[in-house]
Amino acid sequence: MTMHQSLKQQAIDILRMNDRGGYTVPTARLYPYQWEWDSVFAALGFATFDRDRAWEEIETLFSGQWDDGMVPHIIFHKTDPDYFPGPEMWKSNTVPPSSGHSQPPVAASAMLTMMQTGTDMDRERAKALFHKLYAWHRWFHTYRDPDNTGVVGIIHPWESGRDNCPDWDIGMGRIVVPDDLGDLPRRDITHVDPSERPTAEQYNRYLAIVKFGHECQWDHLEIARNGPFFMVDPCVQFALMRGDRDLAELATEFGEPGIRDEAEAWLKHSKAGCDSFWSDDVGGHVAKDLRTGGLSTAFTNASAMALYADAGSPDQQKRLTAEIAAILDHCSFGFPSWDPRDAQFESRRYWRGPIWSVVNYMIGIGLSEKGETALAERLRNDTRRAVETSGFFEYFDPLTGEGLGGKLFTWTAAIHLAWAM
Ligand code: 9YW
Repeated sequence: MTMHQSLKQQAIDILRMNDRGGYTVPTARLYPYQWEWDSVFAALGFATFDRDRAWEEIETLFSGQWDDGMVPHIIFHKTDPDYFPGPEMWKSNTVPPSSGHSQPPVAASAMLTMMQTGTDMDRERAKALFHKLYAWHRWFHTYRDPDNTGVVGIIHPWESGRDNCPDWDIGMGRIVVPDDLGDLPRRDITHVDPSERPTAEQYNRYLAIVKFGHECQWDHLEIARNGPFFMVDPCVQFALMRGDRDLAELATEFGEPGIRDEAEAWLKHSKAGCDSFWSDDVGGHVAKDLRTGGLSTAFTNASAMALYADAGSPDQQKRLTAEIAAILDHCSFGFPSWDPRDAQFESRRYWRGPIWSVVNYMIGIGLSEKGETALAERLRNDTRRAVETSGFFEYFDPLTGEGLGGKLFTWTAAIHLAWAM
């Protein structure tokens, strides 16, 4: 068997192995539940060899959708003491139990891709989920942009999916940890090296936001207006913009002109909003604290997703593409989660430097659609090389390609099959 065949088979085996019956876990033990964006990427991976299972993944995800339209970031299908914070901390009172906020809304884009590459069956499955998908996007625009600014906020760093990125240090620094929070029985640091995970101080602040959320019964307008944390995340904003574009296309396909017009209007408004978190100093869009107006200070893999959303003016796009090229010159295994030229870069600590294949994938699509074919190909090859060097790890050191975090990881395997192979 060639290396190509063997990695392909391993990736398929990982998706099968992490299948818990209708949904996949990101990796055994460390993350024993269904995570939103992990599942959507898992579906793209399954779609390369089992279309029925691919749709089932997304259908199970929507089975956890809240009445108000939100798709939560974690669905706790079966309680598992291996993970903290579990349902008892979120107190969301949903069936199935779930966390209290969302994650980057990448499902519209995956569903469109699956439909475009599929058969009548794929079209039918996409159509059956279409109104749920629309309700989720409407939830984002309503509850994450209550003042209709064209920019959505996130209420927790976990909502970005880029948990401990230095982007959140500005907003996290203002969080007051309540005295009655107690000792947190963290489980993550019993599974992987604590030096690769968020610090104890960060964890207390994460849980302070969760406490605010359940104390107001997850009233999302209250949390957006008065919660401890509200920041713009370029990743969520760009995923939503791309998703709105793809939702509009699905609406056209399914004969829903009203929804198409609404999605196009959202997109136009969001495009205009992007100027408010552009940083000339950085040469890209950066995270922004919506309470203080403070901007983050470095280029990230979320900044590099601007092309995927077609965000920014032609001049801004030229500038940010130059930054992408310059940063790629410093890394041989894909695009890092924090600029390696910046003093805060940590090559092994989670979202403070390491490389994540799912974000590479979205950056790569954006680059290729903008005609930056050489950069896109390089990113794709680098993503594959990280896996060839170390295996299907959760994330990778951008300088050495060393695999870090969880092993036999679902989304790394899925992206390998769907894009990087
Ligand atoms: C945690 C599952 C999730 C991802 C996130 C990532 C991490 C969970 O793992 O968060 O407990 O820290 O940051 O993006 O969805 O893979």
